[in-house]
Amino acid sequence: MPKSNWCIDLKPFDIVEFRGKNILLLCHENADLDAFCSAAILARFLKQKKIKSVLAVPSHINEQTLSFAISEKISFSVNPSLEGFDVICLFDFNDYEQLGKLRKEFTKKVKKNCVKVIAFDHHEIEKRSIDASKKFVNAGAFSTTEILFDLIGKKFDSKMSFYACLGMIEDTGRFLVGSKKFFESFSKCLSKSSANYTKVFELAKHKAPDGERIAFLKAANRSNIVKLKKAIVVTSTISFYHGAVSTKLLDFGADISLVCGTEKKGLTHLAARAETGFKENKNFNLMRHLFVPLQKAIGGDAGGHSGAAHWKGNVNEKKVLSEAIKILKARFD
Ligand SMILES: [Mn+2]
Repeated sequence: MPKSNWCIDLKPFDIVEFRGKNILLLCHENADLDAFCSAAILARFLKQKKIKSVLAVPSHINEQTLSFAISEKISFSVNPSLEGFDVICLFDFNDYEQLGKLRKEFTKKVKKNCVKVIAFDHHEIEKRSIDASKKFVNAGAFSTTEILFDLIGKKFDSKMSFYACLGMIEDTGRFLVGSKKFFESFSKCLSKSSANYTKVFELAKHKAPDGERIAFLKAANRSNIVKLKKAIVVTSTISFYHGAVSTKLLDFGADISLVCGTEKKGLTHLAARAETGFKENKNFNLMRHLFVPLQKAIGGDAGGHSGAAHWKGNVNEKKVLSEAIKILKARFD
């Protein structure tokens, strides 16, 4: 079964909207390969049409993406002033939080109605999502670069094809998920790419830093198994790397992993992952069936996909985990 596609909103892509405008191509905070490559693809496409644009990240770019940007000589600005931009394109996110330091200025500009916001994204739209004036959004796509390929793939040169491959391989966890259409698109991009598969694969390899690997080991050591009739759930606690840890915990055999941790400011995070085969067989969507009811029960903010989601709020870890387990029990026990 394909990923849910209940918020497909692919309007026709029209270059006219970009002509004569000052354009900012903005990735999410802590930009990853998918966000950055998507922005780089659009920047190249606009350049082909002799339209200038500025590629930017709010304040951080992840290490892997930074080394990619350097090797490809793609310049970008960090924490740019939004002053003077008529069009802001957002890549790979729809959450105000992910604007980082730019959130305040962005919100102000949108309120004043002095900027056009265009979203390119494959995350499910929530009520609190940024409401872009134009959305190229498909929650059924596996990466934002795949959406760019669907929109302007015919115009892709070898570099753009290479960048698209990187986003696709990165966001599928190196092909843990996919669809016939997805692999066709990947294959087309790889054929046209300036790089071979080994290079694409190596670039998308995430080499975990020591801190992250220690977090994996600690979380594994602290994990609890909750065996329900129709699901094996694993829970654990760790202060950092909740998302990465919960992905890792699935490798040990859980159907669903829940990883909780508290930040300095007392804000509790919960990251969860659901194994792909499991969620499709059981018709289970982490957002809809766990995080939405969880948010209803204990408040806080939630966001994510059917197989990966995140919640945060001011509720203690024990309570968060017990509420989450209660919801899962009602469905799987
Ligand atoms: Mn993505």
